[in-house]
Amino acid sequence: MRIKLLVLISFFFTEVQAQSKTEYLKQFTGFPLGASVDGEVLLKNKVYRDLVAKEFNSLTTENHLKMYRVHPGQNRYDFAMGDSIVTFALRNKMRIHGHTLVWFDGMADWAKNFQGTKQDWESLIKNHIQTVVGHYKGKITSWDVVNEYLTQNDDSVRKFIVQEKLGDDYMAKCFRWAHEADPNALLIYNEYGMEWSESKLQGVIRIANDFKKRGIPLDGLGVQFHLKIFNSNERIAHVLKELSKTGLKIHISELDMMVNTTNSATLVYTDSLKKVQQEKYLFVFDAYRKYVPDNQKYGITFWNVGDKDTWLRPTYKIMEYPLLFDEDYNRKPVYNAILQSLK
Ligand code: 9MR
Repeated sequence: MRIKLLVLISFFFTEVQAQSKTEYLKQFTGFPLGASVDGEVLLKNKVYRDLVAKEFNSLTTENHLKMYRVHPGQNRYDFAMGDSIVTFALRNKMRIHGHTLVWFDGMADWAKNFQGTKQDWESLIKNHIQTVVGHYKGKITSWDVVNEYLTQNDDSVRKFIVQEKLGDDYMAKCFRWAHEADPNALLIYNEYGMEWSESKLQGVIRIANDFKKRGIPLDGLGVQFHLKIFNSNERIAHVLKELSKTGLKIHISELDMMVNTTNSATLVYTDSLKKVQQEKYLFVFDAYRKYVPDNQKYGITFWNVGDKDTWLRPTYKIMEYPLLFDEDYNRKPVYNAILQSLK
């Protein structure tokens, strides 16, 4: 009887020890490790929810705070899903990054069709920004104030309704309005494509320096890094080094890595693809650690959690495996490889 009890007790302690020994990437990065999340999946799927709570210490709202979701009618805001993510994150002591206040592709239909003077348009955007930022004042640490200000390939301002109505300098105004609504929030300009376009990279740096000179409250730059396995390591390093020279916080804000270079709907995720992807992921983590000074490391955020959550599958109707967790939310070998490299 006593022996049985002893065996049971020792089994229990070994179990507890084994559990407490689980190591998490976020323990070894030295900077916040984040993921963008979907509020509905977070509510419905316990596996997703538990994994997010354990693996990450920063969350980005992937879609719920875009204008078309949070402000679906001229006089109607819908904060339900945003609130639910924020409550979850705060309960789990995580940082929250708000995405995104003004984005050409995130406009609500009613706003796209809004008729009014320049002054009316300024009020519309100002009210939108200040209502959303104000609602989360003291809860959301940082915001992507403007997303994708430049065009696809170079240093020219993207044309869309807000730019047409307010002029090219609309971004500076948006930052000022956001700052008024929550002076403690960190304000970020988020951009993509710098890994392939030098002109675009230089555009972002030009804007950052101009804003600094003019006293526009810009705290950081988001570099999305929706990478492909063939993006060059040299460029990834170059982007991080150049952006760091601005002295601003640097957020790798939407990290994922496409392996499907032929846009196949039935791609097989072979060992060799996994290996190339792993090497590049290791490079990204290493480069971020090396080239971004510690006080500028705002963190690395993945664009959602498991491969089945990726935007790439529905958007391009292809098979993709761009993240660190598989279909069943198990860690992929690339997760462990990054973990080992950080230790
Ligand atoms: O991942 C997002 C996807 O679920 C949405 O349908 C889409 C449109 O709102 O936006 C995706 O996220 C984008 C992000 O907001 C800005 N950078 C590019 C991302 C991928 O398109």
